[in-house]
Amino acid sequence: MFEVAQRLLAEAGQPEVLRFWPQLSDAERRALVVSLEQQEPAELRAHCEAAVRPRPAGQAPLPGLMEPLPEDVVGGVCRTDAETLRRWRDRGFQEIAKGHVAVLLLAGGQGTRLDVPYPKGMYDVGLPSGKTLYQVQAERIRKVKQLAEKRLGGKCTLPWYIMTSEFTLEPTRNFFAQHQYFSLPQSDVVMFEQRMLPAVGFDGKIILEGKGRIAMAPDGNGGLYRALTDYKILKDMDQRGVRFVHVYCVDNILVKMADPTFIGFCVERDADCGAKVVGKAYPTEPVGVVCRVNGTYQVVEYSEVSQETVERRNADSQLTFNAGNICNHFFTVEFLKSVTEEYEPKLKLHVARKKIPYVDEEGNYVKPEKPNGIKMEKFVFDVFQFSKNFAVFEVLREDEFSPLKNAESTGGKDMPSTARRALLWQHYRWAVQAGAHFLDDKNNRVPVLSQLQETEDPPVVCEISPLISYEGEGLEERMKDREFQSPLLLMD
Ligand code: UD2
Repeated sequence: MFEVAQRLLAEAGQPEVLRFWPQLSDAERRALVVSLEQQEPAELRAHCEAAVRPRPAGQAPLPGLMEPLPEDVVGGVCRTDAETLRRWRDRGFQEIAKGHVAVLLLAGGQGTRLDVPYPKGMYDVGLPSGKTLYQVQAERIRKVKQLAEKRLGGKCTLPWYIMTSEFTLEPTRNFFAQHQYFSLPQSDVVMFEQRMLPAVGFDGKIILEGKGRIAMAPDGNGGLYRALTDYKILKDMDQRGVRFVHVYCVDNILVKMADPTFIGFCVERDADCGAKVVGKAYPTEPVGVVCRVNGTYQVVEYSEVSQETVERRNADSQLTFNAGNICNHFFTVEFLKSVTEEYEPKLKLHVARKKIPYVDEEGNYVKPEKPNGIKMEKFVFDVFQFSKNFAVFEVLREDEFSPLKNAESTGGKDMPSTARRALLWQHYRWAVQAGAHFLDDKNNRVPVLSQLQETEDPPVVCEISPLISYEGEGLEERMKDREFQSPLLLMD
């Protein structure tokens, strides 16, 4: 066992990883060798060298090379007439009904900012129904599929691919099993796992988080493309007849699963690749900006853009780089094939300096106070540069974007309470639009209000199950001219 580990590490230029070998139990030794065998020594060497290769200060592209999006690639809910929006939606529903569409969830992140010991999708933001993010998403899939079937007659499948990581696979799988896959056919929920990469110290040496354990982190949401190959997911898609994939991130409580309008828009434009955006809420909002760099479409991530660039404004005082990425992407399966077969090795590795717990030379566990090492990640949107026909779809923040990133204790933004409020405001708006009236505890009608501030709660509590309405449709028959007491929980 020792010889195997020694040989692998010598080839990778990392012999120090074995420095505590004599102190390890048999089980620890076996586990270490297994984790080493998953790495190609030459790749591991290249990875460690790349982590510490000197870079120009910051990673921001030169400001002069960044340009805002040209108008003709952008479509959107606010800039389009109702008839065209209906046409896109119809087209999307047709594609869903034909079984051409799949949704793919990126759920391999560690959710460090939220600071819970389980995957983010299992989080309950405190809705009256107590539903978790996974349940809300599952029910939206069931509903959009049902709407497609009703419109076009016959049954269809809408597979849900879920990319997990070593941290999230087991608990996610158990959670879905415990909840009977939220009544989705189990065969339509396909979980697969992204790879992990070792964290590297500033000296280019692999960091040990235990005497026999390498500090590993998922390879970023751009690890998707290798994972698609590792688990033959595109073949699975081919076999099911899937042609279009809606990729999204786990923490947006308002995410529209397989959004027919977005899909119809991208398909009509013959796009191979598309991104949903919202206008940024404030210049430093932690979302990437979709733009052009040196003539190609890209997202410049919030962590890599200069302050000066994010603050830049046009003559009309609008932010110059205002197209905020909300991690909702459209890909054709053909495009994904070209990425996995040709472009994946060209994807950039983004470097993040992090505080990585480690064992010191004496074997003591240390939690560092300042960054002590490097994690490298690929980003899902870095494939946009290879698109032959890229499309951007602008949507309304209040309808489509409220991410859960931070713990409530931070008292800041993008927390459980802001996500809960965003959903409850949306359902309140839907109810009012459908002609509902709400009564207070003295049976007086509660005046209708609009949300003015993010911290403000809606005047009444109204939650509508995704199984009843996907995007506010079909509520008149249940709500028009009727009076309801708050809290209202409209469940199927
Ligand atoms: C992401 C976007 C950012 C913006 C923002 C909106 C990327 C790289 N950045 O930033 O531009 O759209 O979301 O909310 O997409 N994940 C994995 N594996 C990993 C790491 C992350 O599956 O190794 C998943 C994670 O579970 C989540 C999604 O990718 O569903 C986004 O990850 P994040 O929350 O860390 O990304 P964030 O907020 O920095």
